Amino acid sequence: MKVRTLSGLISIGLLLAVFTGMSAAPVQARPVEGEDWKSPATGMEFVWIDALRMWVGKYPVANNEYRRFKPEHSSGDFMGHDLNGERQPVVFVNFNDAVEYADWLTDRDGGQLPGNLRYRLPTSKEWGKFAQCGDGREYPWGNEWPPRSGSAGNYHGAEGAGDWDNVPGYDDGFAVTCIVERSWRNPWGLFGVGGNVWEATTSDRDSMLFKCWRGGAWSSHNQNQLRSTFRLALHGGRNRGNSFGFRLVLAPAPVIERAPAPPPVEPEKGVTAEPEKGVRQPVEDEAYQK
Ligand SMILES: [Ca+2]
Repeated sequence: MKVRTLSGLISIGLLLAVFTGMSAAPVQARPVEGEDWKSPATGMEFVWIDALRMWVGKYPVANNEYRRFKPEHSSGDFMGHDLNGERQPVVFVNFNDAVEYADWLTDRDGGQLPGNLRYRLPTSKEWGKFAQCGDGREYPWGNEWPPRSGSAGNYHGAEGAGDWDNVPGYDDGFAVTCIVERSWRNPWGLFGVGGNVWEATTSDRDSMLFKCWRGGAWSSHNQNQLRSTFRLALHGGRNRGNSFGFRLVLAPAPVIERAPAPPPVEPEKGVTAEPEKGVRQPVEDEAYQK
């Protein structure tokens, strides 16, 4: 049938989309630089952050995503408030739990990760960069203190469960953790970077060493702890608590290149190979840096 009007053409296009199962957004088989990414195994969303040349989790890892790895995990509750909802951020995980999860997800999605891409925790330095969004902001929401209700993350405001102090004049409506989609979105499109849960970070890109927790949580009220630069180095990352979770990034694994060791030098006749007293000998790592 020949359709002459634009609306008719659109209608037929919609019908074709319905009958053929077409989707407005193409299914992405592999991560492409400059485009956002969704983990095939979990549906977890990642935002391309050009300043870091890598993808950063749009949200902290949620309970339903963590339970794909450990089905028995419970994030519990606090004073009768549920922490265990499907889309609330996972808590009661420590640094090692987070590293194991990143490795598990890398294995699960591995067939669709080109090159040496892998999931890992952000370094503390990377975390600071996507918290400050390129403008050196003092707090994740900006530079004003205290934050205005509704213009910052999920912290311990007047609504907070627990009888400790509040962020002055603040009320975000969430007594404990909120679902990750409701925690505040920063200018780079990342949710909950400040507040909701403390996020585990590493000291370097190999993800093997704990550095600190970043960002504050639903239970946080202290002005200093809410700063973009604050680092909480609590018990070496071994503790699990109702305010501690994590976020993943997707980035190339570091390539460690080392120069070949120089050939041994034969000492001249009559010259001892022992180092001269008082002369500092270079250590091995210094040789590799040259
Ligand atoms: Ca709150």
